[in-house]
Amino acid sequence: MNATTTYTARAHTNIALIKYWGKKDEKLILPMNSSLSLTLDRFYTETSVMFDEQLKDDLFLLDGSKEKNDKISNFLEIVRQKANITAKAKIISKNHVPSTAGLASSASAYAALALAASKAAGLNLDKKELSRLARRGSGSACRSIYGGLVEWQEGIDDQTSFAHPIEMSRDFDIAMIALVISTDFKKISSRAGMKRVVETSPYYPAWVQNTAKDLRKLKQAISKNDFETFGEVSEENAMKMHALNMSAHPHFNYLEPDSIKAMKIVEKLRSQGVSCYYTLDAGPNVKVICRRKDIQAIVDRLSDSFGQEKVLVAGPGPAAHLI
Ligand code: 2P0
Repeated sequence: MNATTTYTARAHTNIALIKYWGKKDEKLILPMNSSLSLTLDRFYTETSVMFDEQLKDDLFLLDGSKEKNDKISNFLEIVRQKANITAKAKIISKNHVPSTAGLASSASAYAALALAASKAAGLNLDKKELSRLARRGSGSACRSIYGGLVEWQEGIDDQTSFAHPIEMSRDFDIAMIALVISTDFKKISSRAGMKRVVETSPYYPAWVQNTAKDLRKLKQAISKNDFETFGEVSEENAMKMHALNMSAHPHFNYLEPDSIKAMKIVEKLRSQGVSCYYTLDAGPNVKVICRRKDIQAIVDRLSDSFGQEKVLVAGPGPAAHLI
């Protein structure tokens, strides 16, 4: 094999509404529970991959600078094995997340890499196989293979753990407003945080049981186009995840004072009749789930307290695709 054609893929980030927080198999990245997310239009990663026999090592350029990244080389090793090739790869990746947003994510990164690398290696994977492959890079990436609402079914092994899209009615009206609280690097990565919780939180078994119930309720709310239940269940599931972190040993949490302030603003807006709910991932940034018609009122309120430049609006985004 000489140098192959370069393939470029774009994949969008996703925000989990029912969270993935713990693995039952760390090598294969099999989750303890199924999760459900919304792929977002506003934030994405574009990645180009070319395999070349002449290269001594994998070469990875992120946003223009050369990076050493063992996780990426390990992931490419999986692709090489599947495709039965040995060539190293040149990878050029660019995150399209508004600068200083602090929302860059391994989900869009590995979904784009899975699509571009598998194509460049001569593989023609269907979406299920792509989702399984992306999962090996980062769990949440298996959901970014699809657009809109997406469920990652936990499965019991490599073959059965993958994502699939959830049908939503055409008039299911949803938007997400991201409030940037901090752009600092996470003190505890998602990977380390969830591992600690699985190993030490006395509440972990309750989380697993309860999250299965939350997932059923959320899917039912989606099928009934019931936005209030959808928001309520999402918010509660996020709070349970953050409570797990505070119950770990040693305990930790991702919230900052401004996260709490924003949560209170959302609660106040809700008490005034604006249907809006919050969720937070492994960081202090608050994401508000709302209907499109309420975007302006919420953006105005958050901008008053935090500044307009901290408030970013997103909607449902597309599946990963080649460009
Ligand atoms: C998720 N989060 O479902 C969860 C909920 C944040 C909170 O960042 O170890 O980067 O690479 O599989 O996918 C998931 O962490 O972790 C995550 P790995 P990943 O989106």
